[in-house]
Amino acid sequence: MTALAKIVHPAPEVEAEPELTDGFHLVIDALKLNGIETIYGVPGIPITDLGRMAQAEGMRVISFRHEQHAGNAAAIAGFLTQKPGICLTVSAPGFLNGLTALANATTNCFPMILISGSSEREIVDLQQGDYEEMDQLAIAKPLCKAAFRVLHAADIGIGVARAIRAACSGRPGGVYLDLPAKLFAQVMDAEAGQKSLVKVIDPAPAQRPAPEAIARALEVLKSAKRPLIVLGKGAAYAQADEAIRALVETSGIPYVPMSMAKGLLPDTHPLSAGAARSTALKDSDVVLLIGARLNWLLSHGKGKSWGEPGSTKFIQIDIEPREMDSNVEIVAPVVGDIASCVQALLDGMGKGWQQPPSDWIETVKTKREANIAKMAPKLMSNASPMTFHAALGALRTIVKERPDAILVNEGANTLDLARGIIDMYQPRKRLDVGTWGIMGIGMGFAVAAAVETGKPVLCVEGDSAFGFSGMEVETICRYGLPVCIVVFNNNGIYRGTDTDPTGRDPATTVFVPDSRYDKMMEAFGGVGYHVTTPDELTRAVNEAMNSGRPCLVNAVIDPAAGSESGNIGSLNPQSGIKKKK
Ligand code: ADP
Ligand code: TPW
Ligand code: MG
Repeated sequence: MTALAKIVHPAPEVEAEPELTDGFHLVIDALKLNGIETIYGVPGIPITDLGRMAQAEGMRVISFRHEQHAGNAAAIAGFLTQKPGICLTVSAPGFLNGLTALANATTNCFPMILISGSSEREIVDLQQGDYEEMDQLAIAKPLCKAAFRVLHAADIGIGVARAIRAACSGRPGGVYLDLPAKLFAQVMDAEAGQKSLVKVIDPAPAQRPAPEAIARALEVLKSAKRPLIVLGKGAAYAQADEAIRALVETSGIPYVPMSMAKGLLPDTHPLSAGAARSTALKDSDVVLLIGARLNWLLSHGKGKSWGEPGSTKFIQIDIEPREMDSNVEIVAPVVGDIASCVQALLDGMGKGWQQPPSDWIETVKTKREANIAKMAPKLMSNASPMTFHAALGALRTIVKERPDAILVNEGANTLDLARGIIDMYQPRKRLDVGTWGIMGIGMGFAVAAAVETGKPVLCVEGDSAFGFSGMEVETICRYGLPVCIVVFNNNGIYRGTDTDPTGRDPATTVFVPDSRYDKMMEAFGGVGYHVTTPDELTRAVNEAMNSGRPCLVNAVIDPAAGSESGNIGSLNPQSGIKKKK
């Protein structure tokens, strides 16, 4: 009411001011209405107040030192909870820093939403040089599952709802939500604002498989003499743990877990063929893929990791119809959500199900036992400096004793050997570099694992891998998270022994020798350990994990022990040309 109006028409005694809301509040209300309680991000223009206000409204706002790690945290929060993890960044550079994580989430089928503030549309589109100018929506689009921009406060509810549905439904993935600076301060009537919000009902609707598809799959499975189940991270994500265990045990079919599916059934399960992976893939005649793609990690379903061409029949359960026949023919596609599909297969097996021929089970068991026996002495090695195997043998025992701890793992040798050596006992306890083999997920995953589950976290990190997100130890200390980082310090990438042939510089793959990563943790008030033997490693990690405090163990590993590219040296191109001196 204007001053003039007041003079002419005296105000009634109690005039209710219309209650107002704005873009900031509506974004927060929309997230909270949808059960989203945590934001991972880095503050700055135009979203500084959004973070502050979200915290004031009771949300958990975890501020990182770099957006990529906030993005990785959001992505793995999505994997662990089936709710989209939220990453909040500033415009252009912050947005770009978050984009790697968004693309990685999409590649790995993790639901996440990258919310970025952006500059003024009018200026961006005329390329007039706004502060942090960038056409973010256009850049995000090809790198994620869906991308949306909200221009009016009244559309925030719908925008957030669309982002949630896009992230969670069907094959999960990364979604970009562009919120221009002007939107946050836009004011509207509070009641209308509340009404504009949308609580997403059934964000990931069950997708039941067709009965014919189930019947076809069972026919193929019945015909098998050497069947195998491959469990992928989609199976871990689906949280259908009981049904999957029942399917394996009722069918009596051996299974191989992909990296992040380890622990869906304990790795010590009698039907686990994890330690006999090569034999299991090569000799199987029917393979049931559950939430695992036939990409490079499974040698595309052909070639020398598999039997003769055409000798392996594939049945595939996946929510994404277009995944079928992506690399080889799928003779029995089962399109639907894993919980429904696995249950339907189980129901179809009924009482009369014939378990696979015992000679196949024996073959797998014999191979598994032989491989485990071959590995055992290496795990006990007392060689100095420590081998990867000896250090991992120590950690293997620790994880066995602490099965509810979450293991985060990255590196090359540190990754590949840990995957094989450290048994997992519970679902969704192993988080790693996933489909891309991306370095830098370590600290972001660790933060979110601790925040989302409240469980202790053990990070097993190559020294190079750790460096990609190492500054986030400050974040871990700031929030007092129960994270124990073990840096496998072999002075470099794969090995610490390379030299520059010209003698001028350090080799391209080595770091400052004998670095003390433990001191980085001490710098921020955490606890550092420096260990050189498996016994010291065991003592330090146990003490660290008992304390529940942020700790970093610098574990000295033989710089000569690793192999180039870990287990995937065959993918590394080599020059055939020898330079003459
Ligand atoms: P891994 O790397 O462990 O082999 P991938 O990431 O290659 O696993 O495969 C995961 C697959 O799981 C994807 O094809 C994805 O579409 C699928 N998926 C994810 N969630 C579900 C679900 N709830 N139901 C069915 N399939 C799913
Ligand atoms: C984002 C390439 C793969 S593995 C690795 C790099 C740099 C580090 C290996 O050394 P580390 O492990 O961690 O010390 P170890 O035990 O063998 O010594 N950039 C990105 N992702 C990848 N995968 C790379 C580079 C790479
Ligand atoms: Mg290394």
